[in-house]
Amino acid sequence: MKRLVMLLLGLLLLIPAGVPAGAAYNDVHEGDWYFDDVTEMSGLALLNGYPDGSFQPGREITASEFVSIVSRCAGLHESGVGEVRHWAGAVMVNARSQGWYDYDEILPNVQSFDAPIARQLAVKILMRALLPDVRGDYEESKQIADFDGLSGRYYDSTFAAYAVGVLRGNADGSMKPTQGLSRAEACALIVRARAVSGSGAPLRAEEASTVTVRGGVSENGALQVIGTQLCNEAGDPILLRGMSSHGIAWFPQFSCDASIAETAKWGANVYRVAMYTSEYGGYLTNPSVKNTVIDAVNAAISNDMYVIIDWHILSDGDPKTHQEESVAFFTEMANRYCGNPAVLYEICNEPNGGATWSDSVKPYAETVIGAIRAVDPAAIVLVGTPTWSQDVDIAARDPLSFENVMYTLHFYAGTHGAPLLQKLDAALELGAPVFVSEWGASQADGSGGVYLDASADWLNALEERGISWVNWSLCDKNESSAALIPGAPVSGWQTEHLSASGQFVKSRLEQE
Ligand code: IDC
Repeated sequence: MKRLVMLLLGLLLLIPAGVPAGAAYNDVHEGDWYFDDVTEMSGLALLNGYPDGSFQPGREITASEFVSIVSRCAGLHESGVGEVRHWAGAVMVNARSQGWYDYDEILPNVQSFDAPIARQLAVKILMRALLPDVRGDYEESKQIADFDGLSGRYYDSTFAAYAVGVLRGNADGSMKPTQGLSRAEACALIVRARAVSGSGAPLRAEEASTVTVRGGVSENGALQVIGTQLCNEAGDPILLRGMSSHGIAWFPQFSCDASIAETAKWGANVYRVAMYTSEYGGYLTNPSVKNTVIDAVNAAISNDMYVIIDWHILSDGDPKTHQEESVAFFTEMANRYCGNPAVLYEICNEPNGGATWSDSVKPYAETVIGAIRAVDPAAIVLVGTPTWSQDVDIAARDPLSFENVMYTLHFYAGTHGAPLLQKLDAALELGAPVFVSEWGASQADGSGGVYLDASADWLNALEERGISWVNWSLCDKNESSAALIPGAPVSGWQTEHLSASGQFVKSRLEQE
């Protein structure tokens, strides 16, 4: 954890004095035409690079990224609730209500927010936000080689931008009004607009985005996946760490408010509610367990924690077997929790048996995620992988096409070692986001050991990679993976109430 924090802080914030910020990016070099602009913008914390140390100057900037940066420059307050569940939802609403753009220019949905912004619209937003009083003249059109392509509604802002030199056109004099804008070009435009407006005053450091490795929903807001990294609403990397319930049908007492609150005191910012499906007492034969799930989810939310609703397939190895029931369940949950940033959906705990990625899990995931997205367009969805959620590398080779999806990897420290870690790294290298939604300090059957050295190695490896984890399980069953010893109370735990695994996990959660 420490190393991750230092690495990210180093990348994003603590650039040593004398080293231009741009030099901190592995793909921005002195001599690049955009070096100064990127350096200035990132030095003022007006925009950031990516967790892997890159800036990706050539990548097209999206509408929401552009509007967010301009909002920051304009000092527009980012509070309020967006009409779209998106990391920039509130910013987008604020910007539109300022008149920076019109409803039909960026429709209020995730697709439009994440689509590249057209240059003519970017210029309009920039000019309205930073230089609203500047006027240009029709004369300016003479210097725009492809003026024919410019839509009439952008004449005013475009002429104004040319008049004061914010827009200079390409070497051939073209503006390419309907094309996208690279991140480097966006930097250049904004730097010029700031210079013209005389608003060179840097933002206060505390307004800059920070790296968050813990903290609850009120601090972090709606989660999003950027590259392979789970991030908070502001786009900063976040680690979720916490406990999983045991089967909610069997040990509901440890999913009460007091138990969950106690894990929050340890430092947990997530709780996983495991609802077995096929096992005795599971949802398929005992649908009223859904009410226990809802109680547990609400308890986690009231503790300012993220919460995972886990469709805990196990003996029903192929998730397709009960796809219909799953779709109905998640549709209901999504309707219940739509827009609540705390809730994550885990749609199949551990596919196993003959369930392959391409024939079973992927098509199942497409259907279930489709159902969730129809209600809630942006919630994080965790997708189990074949072989008891070990084959993240196989999923990574044939990924799902939805945003905000992560693949789960499960390990039990007494059973799984280096080969599984290699699969994890292979998945990350292929660009697949991974979430360890279950791990145990025991062997894979939930007992034996415990294996605390191996557990520590695993957790170190995860935290270095920025990967979130959830420990199995918060209950007092007589098995070594249980965090509590048999007969433990539901809260007020002293050391003697905690198993060796429970003590270990608590100490890890207490670490920053
Ligand atoms: C185990 C429980 C155990 C229970 C068994 C069957 O610890 O008490 O009898 O399930 O219901 C998993 C599963 C998880 C397992 C756990 C330990 O996701 O349900 O719990 N495990 O065996 N995958 C790997 C290990």
